[in-house]
Amino acid sequence: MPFELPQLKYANTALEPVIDAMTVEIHHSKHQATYTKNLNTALEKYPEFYSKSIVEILKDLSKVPEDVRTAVKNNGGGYYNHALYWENLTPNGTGEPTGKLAEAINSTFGGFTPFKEQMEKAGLTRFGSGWAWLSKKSDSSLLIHSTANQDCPLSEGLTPLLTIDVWEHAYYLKYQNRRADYLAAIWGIIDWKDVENKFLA
Ligand code: MN3
Repeated sequence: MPFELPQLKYANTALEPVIDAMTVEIHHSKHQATYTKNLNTALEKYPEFYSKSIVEILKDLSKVPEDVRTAVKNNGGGYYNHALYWENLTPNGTGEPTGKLAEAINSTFGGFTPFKEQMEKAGLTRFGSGWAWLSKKSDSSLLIHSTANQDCPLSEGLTPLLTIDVWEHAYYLKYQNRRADYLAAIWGIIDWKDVENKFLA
């Protein structure tokens, strides 16, 4: 199959206590695996897309044949968004952004604390299911925003740097209805080196 479920760079238990092992296991091996399988199924009739990267596909969904476009948007988004989410997390959280990324965050949002407040607000105010994002615009400036369902910033001409999954399946086993508590806790496991690498790329 052209799209394969990416392996996690840490054990299912590694993100505890912020995200429990059962949530990581189900989220990765069931939810993300299903998006992966359904993305492959959606593209079966159009094998020419098997040679493209998921980034290329999501950047220009208008090139995807109309009969599978919604399936590719939803499952391709689910495939890519989760890959970014897991890459952004680490059991060895470094605490705060550094270098050029820290400078850009401070100058854009007025500091790391207001940045975190705005990210948490983006996640909290996303009604239903979706994602909170720190993305880079084409002029390299930063933007905090959210998307619904599995919609991806790549399809809006943005480069995603950091994401927080706010679907209930991302936090319900441990936090139940307390999305705010999940959002507040996740800062302890963000891999700021990874986010900075994406910013500089
Ligand atoms: Mn999810």
